[in-house]
Amino acid sequence: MADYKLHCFAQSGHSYKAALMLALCGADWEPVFVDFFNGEGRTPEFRAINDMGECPVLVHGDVTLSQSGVMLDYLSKQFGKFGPKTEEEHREILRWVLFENHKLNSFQGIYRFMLNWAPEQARSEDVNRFMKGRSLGAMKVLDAHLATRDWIAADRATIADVACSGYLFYPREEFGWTEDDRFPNIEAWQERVKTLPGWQHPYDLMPGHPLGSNT
Ligand SMILES: N[C@@H](CCC(=O)N[C@@H](CS)C(=O)NCC(=O)O)C(=O)O
Repeated sequence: MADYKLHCFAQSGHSYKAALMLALCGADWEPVFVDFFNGEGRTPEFRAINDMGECPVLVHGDVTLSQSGVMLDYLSKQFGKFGPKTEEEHREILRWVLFENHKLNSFQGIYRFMLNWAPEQARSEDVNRFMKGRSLGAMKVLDAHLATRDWIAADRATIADVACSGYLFYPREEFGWTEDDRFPNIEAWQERVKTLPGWQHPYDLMPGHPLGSNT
């Protein structure tokens, strides 16, 4: 049995953060497929492992965690990798983990869901326009931050970089991004992230892509 189990599904950028961290740390881990699009996250069985009803969930022995930022913090301590070296770095990492969770990945995740997978009756051009604007606004903030630095919170990759990776490596067409929606500093940073040993694309790390498949 693997040391770590990650309840996740391929399309989940929040899950990707934890899966990528496990891969970058060389952890002995296995994904547990959550059939999110068929409502598994709403079942009593799933709620029993996460009362918040969200993916990802990380299980390590007696420890069960939800919230990707908590998982990244936990794993950085378990493996002694991608963590802060100073209190100042700790604060800077936390600042970006909170930002990505509230603004960057939250808006991108919901925007992409609304575009691709929301039930017909829930779709709304107004909501999409709003979510697109909020997503692009957050990406603009990150792009400006990366104009003068290689990594987000320190002079090396930290869990802030893993956290901000959430939805950025999924195909651009899933967000309907056009050539007007380009962020050169984010794209250059993504190339650096891809060079980290163990990096993998979300659709190669987690089960469930394409939809209907759980392999
Ligand atoms: N803040 C959470 C967000 C997790 C999240 O929203 N996960 C989505 C899947 S990508 C989910 O399970 N949503 C279910 C819901 O909102 O009810 C984290 O960082 O782990």
